[in-house]
Amino acid sequence: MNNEQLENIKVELLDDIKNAKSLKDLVGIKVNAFGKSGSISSLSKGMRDLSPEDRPKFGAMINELKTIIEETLKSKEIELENAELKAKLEHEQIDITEPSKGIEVGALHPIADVIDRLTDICVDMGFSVVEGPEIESDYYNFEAMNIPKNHPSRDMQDTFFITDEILLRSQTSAVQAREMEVRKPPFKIICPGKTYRNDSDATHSPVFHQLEGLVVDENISMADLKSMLTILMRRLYGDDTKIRFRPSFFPFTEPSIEVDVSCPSCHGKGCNVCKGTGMLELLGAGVVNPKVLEMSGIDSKKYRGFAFGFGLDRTAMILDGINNIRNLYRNDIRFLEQMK
Ligand code: FA5
Repeated sequence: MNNEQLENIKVELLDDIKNAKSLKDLVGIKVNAFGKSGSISSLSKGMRDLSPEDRPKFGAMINELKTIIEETLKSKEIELENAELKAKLEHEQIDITEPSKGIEVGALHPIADVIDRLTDICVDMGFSVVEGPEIESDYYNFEAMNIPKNHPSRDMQDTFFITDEILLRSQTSAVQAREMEVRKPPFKIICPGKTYRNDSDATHSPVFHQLEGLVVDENISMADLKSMLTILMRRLYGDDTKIRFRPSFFPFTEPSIEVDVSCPSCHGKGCNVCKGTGMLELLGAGVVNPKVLEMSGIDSKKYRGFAFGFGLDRTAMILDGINNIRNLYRNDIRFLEQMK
């Protein structure tokens, strides 16, 4: 190894760097200089053949060469990067006047939407929102609701039993006793959630949704229930909605009513949504049976209650003009897009 050899390597590498046309070329030059058998690496390896006196001098010269090559490579790299970016920007011009492809806007599922709307209205009226288990005991779903074992009124709800004592709740009314056991009157609660029954046709599904409402207080009556439901219904379906209360039967309310609203499609004139009747059945309600209050530890001489249970699938079907309940559960994007 001598000075001339070192100088030749330097001139050759600097020349290569100067003539490099791309970042890829620079990678090749780096390998040629610093790779395992690259020219500068070979110089370093050749140090062992030098005399001990010459080694420090050549060592310093190799280090100086390394520094020069590394610095030149770095500045060439910056130069080439800038050139490549400039070429790219000149080539890829953006036309800011071109119309955009548009952003797909999502929407709530009709049932989630109805839960939100009803919950907002009820919270405005002072209700607290609670949840209850979907896998429920026979006690809370039936017995605490004044529906003893083997009572014929159990046939009103075709229930999915898991064992003799455990079932999929068939009504959100199951939360009533749970809440009465832990709350001190006066209180107002609603519970939206899933419910299950062995039912299936155009308006019935094995899984569906209800929203339960329960008010317990002193001196409340059917008149309070009726006025509260009227306000609720008008806020949901519009001020011109007609409301009809019909006598009904539920073992946990006495007296019991069913509530119909004028069809939002035809405003009571009669159409295919309301099957020509002009009205649609929406919910069950009533004054809480004193036996139910007593079973949950509430003094029925001091307190009274009223309760209501919306079928939310039906509420969504009426609001959105949906004629088959299955459309709510198919997750067909073409159907859901129409609901936006
Ligand atoms: C009840 O479930 C009572 N718990 C309601 C109630 C609550 C009454 C509080 C009094 C006090 P019913 O079985 O009628 O009542 O059901 C209420 C609503 O749930 C029905 O009007 C209907 O809209 C809806 N519903 C019932 N079964 C199904 C089903 N299989 N699919 C879809 N909706 C259903």
